Amino acid sequence: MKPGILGFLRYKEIKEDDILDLIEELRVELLEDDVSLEVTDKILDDLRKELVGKKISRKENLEDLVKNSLKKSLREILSKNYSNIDIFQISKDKKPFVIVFFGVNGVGKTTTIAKFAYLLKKNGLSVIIAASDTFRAAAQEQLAYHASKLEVPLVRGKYGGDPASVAFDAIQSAKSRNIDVVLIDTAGRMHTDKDLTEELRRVVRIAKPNMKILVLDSLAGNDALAQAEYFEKNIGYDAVILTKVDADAKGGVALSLAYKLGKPVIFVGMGQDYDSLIKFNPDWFADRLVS
Ligand SMILES: Nc1nc2c(ncn2[C@@H]2O[C@H](COP(=O)(O)OP(=O)(O)OP(=O)(O)O)[C@@H](O)[C@H]2O)c(=O)[nH]1
Ligand SMILES: [Mg+2]
Repeated sequence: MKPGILGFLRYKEIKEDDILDLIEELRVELLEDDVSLEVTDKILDDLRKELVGKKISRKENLEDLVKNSLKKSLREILSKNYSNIDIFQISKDKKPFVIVFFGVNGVGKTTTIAKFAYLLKKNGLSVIIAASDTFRAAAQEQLAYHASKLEVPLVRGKYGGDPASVAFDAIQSAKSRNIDVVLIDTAGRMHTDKDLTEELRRVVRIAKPNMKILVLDSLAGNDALAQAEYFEKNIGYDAVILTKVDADAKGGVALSLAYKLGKPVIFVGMGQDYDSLIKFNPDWFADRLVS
């Protein structure tokens, strides 16, 4: 629409000064949501460039405009690398479809595997779990509990045993029993632990997974991004599951992951129950980040 001769009455041009305070507020909000400093700066810089010089109707509320533009760009970032994997389809490509889960201590790997098994079963796929965490004493029992509740077969390992052979046995078993999906649990490792990183590499080398999933805890804040960078450099992975999103944290790491590493978050953990693993939704997440 052309502003016309009296357009200045109805339209005004956004000046840098008009949005400075708003952008500062958003900066605080994004940083509080655990979006990394670098990513926050870049996103807001893009936003400023997009808005300064833009002509808007005098009736338009500047604050709404800025927030909506930001949400739109967050949605775009979160959607860009969003892989809409169809978990019902995965095993049609290759059977058995092998997925290995890894991440640092306590992020929720084992719980997530139980939820994932539940989801697969609900969608008509058969599942076997490999308890390749032979490092932590109670890990085998923890999985055995879930496997029996979910009525899913489990291949156990001996405490201190070789995690790669547990994974291998589970894959062999899946082949002979015609099972669709193999889920491999691994020991939590501090991302600085070289021995455990080497051990994980071996599991990956032997299991040759179709998919590698990094599990990150949204409560870890910016440390989750450091973990993501470490595992990308040392192991490599296809997608992320972000856990404990139900607990307070806004999970801004999802944005940093998409923006910096180009990695999609495919599911989010929203609680302790089996049905609390929810498909990641970029729109919902963008709205959460800017309230
Ligand atoms: N609120 C909440 N708690 C979760 C979620 N996912 C996992 N947890 C809890 O986080 C704790 C650790 O979960 P585990 O599954 O044992 O984590 P892990 O990564 O396997 O731990 P290690 O094997 O010791 O490295 C448990 O108390 C889980 O119930 C989630 O999405 N929301
Ligand atoms: Mg575990």
